[in-house]
Amino acid sequence: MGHEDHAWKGVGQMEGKERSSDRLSDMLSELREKEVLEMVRNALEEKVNPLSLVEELREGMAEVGRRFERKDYFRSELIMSAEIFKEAIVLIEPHLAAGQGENKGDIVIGTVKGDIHDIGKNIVATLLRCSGYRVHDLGVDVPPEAFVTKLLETNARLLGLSGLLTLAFDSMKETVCKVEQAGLRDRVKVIIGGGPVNEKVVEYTGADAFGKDAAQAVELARLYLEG
Ligand code: B12
Repeated sequence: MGHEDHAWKGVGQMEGKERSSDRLSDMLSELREKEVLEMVRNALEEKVNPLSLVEELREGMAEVGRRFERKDYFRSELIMSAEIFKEAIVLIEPHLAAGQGENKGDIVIGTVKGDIHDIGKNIVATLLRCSGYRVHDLGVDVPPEAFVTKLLETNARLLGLSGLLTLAFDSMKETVCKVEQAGLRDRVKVIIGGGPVNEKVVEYTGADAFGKDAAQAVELARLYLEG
């Protein structure tokens, strides 16, 4: 892609101005919308790796979550942060390498039942598409049966489940169970992801693997669909 991977030193700094922080993640967690967008624009112009920008923005969202937990922020701040994140992603998306029109494999993806967080899932879907996979995104709050129906319809061999709420773990487990009951488990690999997902959750849900970010989702797709 020709992007530089070296550490990125505060592109967009404004000399002489009093600012609490020049870090993109801090700007987002402090809901400084205009500055976030300005910095993203500048960074993209300077050919900063777009994925490193996504990663910084994700850090900012994690801080928003911590503030929400401490009751420094409320639901309105969560919504605001999500809006800023989405605006930034609109700027970043065109800079992610486009797929060559080939289809390296079908993937069904969605946020599981009871959970409506979709920012991370959307990034994963976008990056998978950019990497040449045909992604069938079922959206949010997706019941287990809908995943099974789509797997049967598309013959996809990879299922991606996203969830950020603790209760999503049970929905993931239920979904894996339904895939098994439909007789598909032998040919369908299940990968999971979302804030709190880790190896323990993989065990609990009966999935095959988890990915901590969109780049790992692509690695897993490569492993399971091409490897
Ligand atoms: C923004 C946000 C919201 C927005 C969501 C907007 C949207 N369209 O998604 C709104 C305001 C709607 C919201 C609502 C709620 N939220 Co909320 N929210 C967040 C917040 C601040 C950021 C989430 C986010 O977008 N992160 C940025 C993305 C890029 O990161 P990500 O999702 O982790 O995705 C990356 C990876 O995880 C991975 N990945 C993601 N999916 C997948 C899938 C696969 C297959 C793979 C391989 C990888 C992968 O790749 C992604 C890209 O790098 C988090 C805090 C946090 N720590 O995450 C709380 C948080 C998730 N929310 C929380 C809560 C409690 C709620 C509410 C219940 C609040 C309320 N009282 O109404 C509701 C729940 C609604 C519901 N039923 O789902 C809690 C969950 C606590 C828990 N343990 O269950 C958190 C952790 C905040 C907190 N610390 O308390 N929320």
